[in-house]
Amino acid sequence: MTDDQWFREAVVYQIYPRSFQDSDGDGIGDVPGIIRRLDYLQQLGVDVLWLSPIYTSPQDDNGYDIADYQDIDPTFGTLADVDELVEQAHARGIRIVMDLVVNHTSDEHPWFVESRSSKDNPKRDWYWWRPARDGYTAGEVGAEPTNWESFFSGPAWELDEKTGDYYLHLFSRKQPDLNWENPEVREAVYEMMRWWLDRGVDGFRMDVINMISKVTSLPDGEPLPATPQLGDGTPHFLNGPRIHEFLQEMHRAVFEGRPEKLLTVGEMPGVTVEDAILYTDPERHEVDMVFQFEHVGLDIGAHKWDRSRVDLRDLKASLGRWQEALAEVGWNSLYWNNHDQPRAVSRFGSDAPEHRVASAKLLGTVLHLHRGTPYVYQGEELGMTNVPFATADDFLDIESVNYYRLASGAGGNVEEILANLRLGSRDNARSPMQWDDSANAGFTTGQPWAPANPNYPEINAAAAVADDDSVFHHYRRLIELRHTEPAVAHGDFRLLAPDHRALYAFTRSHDGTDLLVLANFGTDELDLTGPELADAIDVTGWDSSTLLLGNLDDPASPTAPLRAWEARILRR
Ligand code: ISL
Repeated sequence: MTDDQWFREAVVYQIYPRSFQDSDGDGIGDVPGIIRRLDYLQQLGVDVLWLSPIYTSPQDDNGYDIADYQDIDPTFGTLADVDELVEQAHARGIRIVMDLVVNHTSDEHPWFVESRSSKDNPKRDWYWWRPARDGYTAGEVGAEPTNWESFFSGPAWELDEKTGDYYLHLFSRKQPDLNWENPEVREAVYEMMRWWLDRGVDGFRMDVINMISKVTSLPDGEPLPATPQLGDGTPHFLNGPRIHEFLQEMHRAVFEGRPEKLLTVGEMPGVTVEDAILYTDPERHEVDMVFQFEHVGLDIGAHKWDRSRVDLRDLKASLGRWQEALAEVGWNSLYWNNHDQPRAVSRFGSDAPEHRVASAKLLGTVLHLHRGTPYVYQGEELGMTNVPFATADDFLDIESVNYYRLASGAGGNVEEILANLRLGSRDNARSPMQWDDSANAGFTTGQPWAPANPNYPEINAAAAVADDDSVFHHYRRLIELRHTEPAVAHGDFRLLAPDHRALYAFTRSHDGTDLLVLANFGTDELDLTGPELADAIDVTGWDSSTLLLGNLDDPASPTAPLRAWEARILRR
């Protein structure tokens, strides 16, 4: 492995600063709070921290709406705090990756303030301005320039009264899309990125970066089943015509010739494996890896709020296909969780008290033993669960709030809407990090911006660190394994028993070492040598293998039946 591929042996930990650790009692997490917890992160053993946005922002979308890319929002701290964080993290051998949100800015960013000020402002063309649809008067129903739906419900266009034109916002109306067709926009972004790298940060997680190139004629999308007055614009802005050109240009302008290999990961909703091969081929100089969404879309039905339990066979097929497709060229990122997803243990495991710890460890085992760079989202290493939301007022996230408002306003069944939100709301991931059993889970001494999950007296970091059998120590061991066992980072992947409904099994092979990973996604015991499985998986050669890591008391033998939610890593 060359030095510039260091990320293949690394584990990234995502911090959602607002919910991680408050240091000043204002109820919102901050950078000094992160610094205070660096020893904890070092103990866990992670190599990289990715921080969700902490820049100056009106916080319409919790910081994904940025008003100044080169300053820190006072609620999170100061630039000096970030310098201190970088220094202290580096002193512990931990790199810092910043969130880069450049598909859109805040509507309060000076660029947009200028752009909206008049039709002939020099920055007018920095955003997507269009007049009302032909034959319509601005403001009329249906007058939006295209029928695209915003990701946060409703039309993706907002009328600006001042000039009578509409501007495009794929997300909230306070997140106008930048026009990447304009070379001045691109250069301004690259300059800002260089400024951050010069400050010592180690890379970027690029928010919805595969949306920056749009089909410039902006065609209408196919009408959506649930809201036929709106259309699906995604074919016209996901992986658009100039996306590879833009990313290669960014590479040349920002990353080329830097003394250190930096980390780049592109968040890419709707990315296919074919696209991902192009994006992550090191020879093409675009990004190191992408966040794909296929495996977190399998339990989503007709619309994004329609969720059911995932079929394990689909999950294996999807992740297995990505493993295979990126085996020769490119690289995978691996994640169950982030700040936009419900908690993994509640979603793919079991948060019932008797199974929570085992299933959280099982999920970690399966993910970290795939080939790719694993991402741990804060609290995942504790087995934190979804939040028991009671009423509509408990939801704070703009996506959830907008959905509730529009769906209930359109006469939807309120109980059904609430049930959808409980399963799917991003707020599930955003409750405060559970540090200990003191008030507010040790997150703040003030009034927390979002309440702690009531299960914090039992599920918290202090208890987990003190208990050698905890989810925390299991994650610590998984991370250590990636650093010490080359087959984990580099081995070939082979999926076994693809059609089995409860067994997730695969091998990793590297330089004469074979690993076998076995995981029981359920409560029925699985007899690995019984008639049901004997054809699908032959474990006879593994009888005398070594158990590298398991999640329950040691089994009688490496190939003994798998108990409820049991996971094993065997080596021979
Ligand atoms: O969160 C989602 C579904 O619940 C996604 O549609 C999400 O909006 C999409 O993955 C893009 O996410 C990123 O960009 C958004 C921001 O709200 C998310 O937090 C961020 O991860 C806009 O910047």
